[in-house]
Amino acid sequence: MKNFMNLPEQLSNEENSKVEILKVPYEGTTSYGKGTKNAPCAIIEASNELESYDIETDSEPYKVGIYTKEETDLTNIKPSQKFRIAIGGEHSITFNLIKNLNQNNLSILQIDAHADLKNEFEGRKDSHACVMRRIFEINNNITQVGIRSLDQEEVNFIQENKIKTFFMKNIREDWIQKVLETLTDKVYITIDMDGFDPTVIPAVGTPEPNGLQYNQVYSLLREVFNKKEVVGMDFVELMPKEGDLVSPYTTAKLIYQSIALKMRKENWL
Ligand SMILES: [Mn+2]
Repeated sequence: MKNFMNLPEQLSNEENSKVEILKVPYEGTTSYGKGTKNAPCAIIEASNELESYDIETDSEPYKVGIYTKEETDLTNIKPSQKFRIAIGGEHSITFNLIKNLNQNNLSILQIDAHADLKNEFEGRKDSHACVMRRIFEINNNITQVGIRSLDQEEVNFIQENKIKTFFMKNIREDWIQKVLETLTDKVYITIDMDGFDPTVIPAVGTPEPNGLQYNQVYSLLREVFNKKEVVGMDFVELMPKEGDLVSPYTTAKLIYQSIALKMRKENWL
């Protein structure tokens, strides 16, 4: 199995690495486009093309060690001692990634086009379209960013439960500061790749126009990593398409830039 950035053994073994890339190629409930199970391999493949120097942090993040592993059994994913970045797979994996974490003082930051707050979808409660509703049942400290597609039931749920939802129309001046104010000290970040504008990430199953630009997401991440303790992340719902190199490469780049931000925050190098 190829590892992230195709790093040599001493920079990618389990023992010495500070970062873990967890491939979770789960696809059980996708409703529109299909193929998200192929995303982990496509992102790893694209990561081989990354340059090793990170401009923003003036560092070479791969030196902290990046261990790559695969998880196919969703039932009992144990927390990692490393900084874990999971790559899906469909969005429903996020519930399994979060449920065994310590929920104390933890908030969930979701970047997504969709609210994913439906109680049930196509007869299933474990659907990708219900994942934030399931998470809400174990941790109601949810902040959503980039939302631009949902139904009336979800709107009602957001209002009744005071979920901190930043619709695309709320992304204006000072929005990053406002997002930060909703977060607790510890933050788990889940990024549904359809939160981006389809011109940035065309390869998703349910593309929605008028999404986030790369630099908007990066700027938000930079502030969250600087001001909070990010305990883990996932990148989900990429659906690789033949001939599109942009989507997996952009995802790999954002993963690497996230590793750089974590490294700078923790003074790992
Ligand atoms: Mn989603």
